Amino acid sequence: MLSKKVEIALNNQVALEAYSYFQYLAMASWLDNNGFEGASKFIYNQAEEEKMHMMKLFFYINDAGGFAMAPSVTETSHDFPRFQSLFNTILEHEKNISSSIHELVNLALAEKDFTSFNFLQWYVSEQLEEENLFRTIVDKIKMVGENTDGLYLLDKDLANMAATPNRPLNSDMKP
Ligand code: OFO
Repeated sequence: MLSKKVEIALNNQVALEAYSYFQYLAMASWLDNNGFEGASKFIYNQAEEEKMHMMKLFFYINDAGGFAMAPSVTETSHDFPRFQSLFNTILEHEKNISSSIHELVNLALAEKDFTSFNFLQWYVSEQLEEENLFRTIVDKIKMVGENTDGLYLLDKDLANMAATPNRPLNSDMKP
């Protein structure tokens, strides 16, 4: 059984994952509309991953005796100054998600909720992977700078990454 504190914190995380889903969807649409077809596909996939993160938490809350709340999402941005800054924004956002997950883990321990503590370990590993992924992309973008040929090739790289995701979508999730 979840304590009220953990239940609220888990529902807040559901809302954060929902925000990530819609924000990445908006970013993928912007990329699609600005000639970055490969990056767009890649970010559409990332958006799907965020939805999976949200649903995994959602099901867990109910399974653990809490009440999962469907979040409402506001403040999604639809316009981005440049390709480069869009990816910087994603990296910063992923770092914030990691901090939020770490706070949740800390709370679960403080509440002696070892079931939630164990469940959250998946998110700890996932965030390490996601931060690392976006840090690598941001580093590549820095190397390319404003070079249009470089940006074209980077977009192709992202298309390839989108075609071969390194993990199946919707894994470990209830149907
Ligand atoms: Fe990309 O983060 Fe969800 O958890």
